[in-house]
Amino acid sequence: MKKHFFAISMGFIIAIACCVSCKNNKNIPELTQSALIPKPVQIVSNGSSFKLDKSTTIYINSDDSDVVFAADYLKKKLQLLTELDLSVKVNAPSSKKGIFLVLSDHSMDHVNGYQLEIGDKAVVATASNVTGLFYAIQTLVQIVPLDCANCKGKEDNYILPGGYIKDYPEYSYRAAMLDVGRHFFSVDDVKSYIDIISAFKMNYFHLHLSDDQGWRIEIKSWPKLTSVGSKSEVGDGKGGYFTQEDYKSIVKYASDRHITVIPEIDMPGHTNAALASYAKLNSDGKAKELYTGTEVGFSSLDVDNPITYEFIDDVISELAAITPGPYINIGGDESLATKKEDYIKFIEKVQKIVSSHGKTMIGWEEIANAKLDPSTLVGFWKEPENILKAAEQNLKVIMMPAHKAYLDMKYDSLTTIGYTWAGYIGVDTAYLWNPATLVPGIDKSNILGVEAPLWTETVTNRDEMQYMILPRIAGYAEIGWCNDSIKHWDDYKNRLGRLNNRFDLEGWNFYPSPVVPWSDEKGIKK
Ligand code: TNX
Repeated sequence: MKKHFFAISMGFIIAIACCVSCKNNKNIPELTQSALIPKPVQIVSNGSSFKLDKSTTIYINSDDSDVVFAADYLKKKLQLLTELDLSVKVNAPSSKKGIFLVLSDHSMDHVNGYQLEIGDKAVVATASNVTGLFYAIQTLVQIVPLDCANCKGKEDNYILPGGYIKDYPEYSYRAAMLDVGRHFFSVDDVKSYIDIISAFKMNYFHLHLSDDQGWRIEIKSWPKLTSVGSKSEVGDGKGGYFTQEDYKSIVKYASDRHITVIPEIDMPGHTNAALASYAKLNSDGKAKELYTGTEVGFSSLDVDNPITYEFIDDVISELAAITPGPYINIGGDESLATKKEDYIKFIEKVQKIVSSHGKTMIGWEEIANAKLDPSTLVGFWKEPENILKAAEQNLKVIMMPAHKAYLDMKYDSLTTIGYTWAGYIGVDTAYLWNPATLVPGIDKSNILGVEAPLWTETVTNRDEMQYMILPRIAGYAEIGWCNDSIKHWDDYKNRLGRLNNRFDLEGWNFYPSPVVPWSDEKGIKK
């Protein structure tokens, strides 16, 4: 990642300082009343306001490509939401009105933090890295008032309430997952998911790339994984897979939005698609049939066969080469067809393979039964006893509890997609939990962050995918970003209820939950 940026000219700073001034304006909503999710750490209204109109320019103080991308991202979002076509300029002429994106080498107190000041002449976002700047941009986009019905194209200016925001994340890991194994989703579907999570400042995207029902990533040294193993999915769909170029384009799209992709190849269970692709991976030497049902726990790699580890080494090696992020997830869940002692041996061997390719292993909670390296991360989804074993080994855990955070659970009894095995997860249930107190014996010091997984046995297309993630994903993002002490359901639901026009303008399908006071009748979608 290009971290280089120009030294900031004093002129730039002075010009900005002169521009941010306070002026009283009546009838302008307070900045503290903006519908911001996740809620910033500190918001102060100053009574002034900034008029965003077609003459507004976005100024940047660096020509670093990441900064240019961020400025362009802001321009495009504002264009989408308001139809205003703002220009972007590198370096500011003094005393100009505008939006200033400032990379400052004055370190923020917190990693990836930012500040945002809105005065009558200038909006100034300041951060010490581009990730912080990008988060400031996401906040700014949410400040643009869209609560009026059919705003877009009807106004030539948008009034931003004035004030000051200081913000930074509580947890360093805030993630969502998509299972493309049970049903395949296109590159564009995946990018639309990334768009949504980036709007709420999530920073990891976990992609579940293989399961019993399909293998979804090209592995050049094992071509039948895709020529055979990708051709099925749950039901009678045709499946599909990502070429390595597709995958790289997803990784790049995510990274431009300050999101790290974590690929998962599930093993030793959830491997029927691989076992159907290569007879030699099976202990009886016979290839399995492709599987299109929804049972779990029936398949296993042959843990005693050396070819299994050659296979895994090749797969991890190719995946590591196209994954710039530090993590590879090896699944390890529901390996009910693998004997416990074999499972433990297997996980310990796979951990060595992952680290031999320079990556850190992540797995579902069952892996904590093995002896793990101190850097390995463990994902809690169901059994406290597993996660306590992780804590005993001093490992960091990722909280993705099924009964709170599984995006494939139905909202309520009327939801037509999804499962109920972990309970209904309404928008309130999704929000009302604290990762640090959920499991007795686990506290904040054990937790790296929060993740919401979308399993797709019952989710077949982009509309359904968005319906299951929105609006619950906003709650998970807030849980990961905010200190628990500033989270309150009544306040949250009122902020969330004002985002429906944004969802509509973005073209994001969502569940218009009756527990949320949506801002107008457009929110009540059928
Ligand atoms: C459990 S959570 C699974 C998945 C299923 C999901 C359905 C976990 C690690 N395994 O294989 O898709 O339930 O909700």
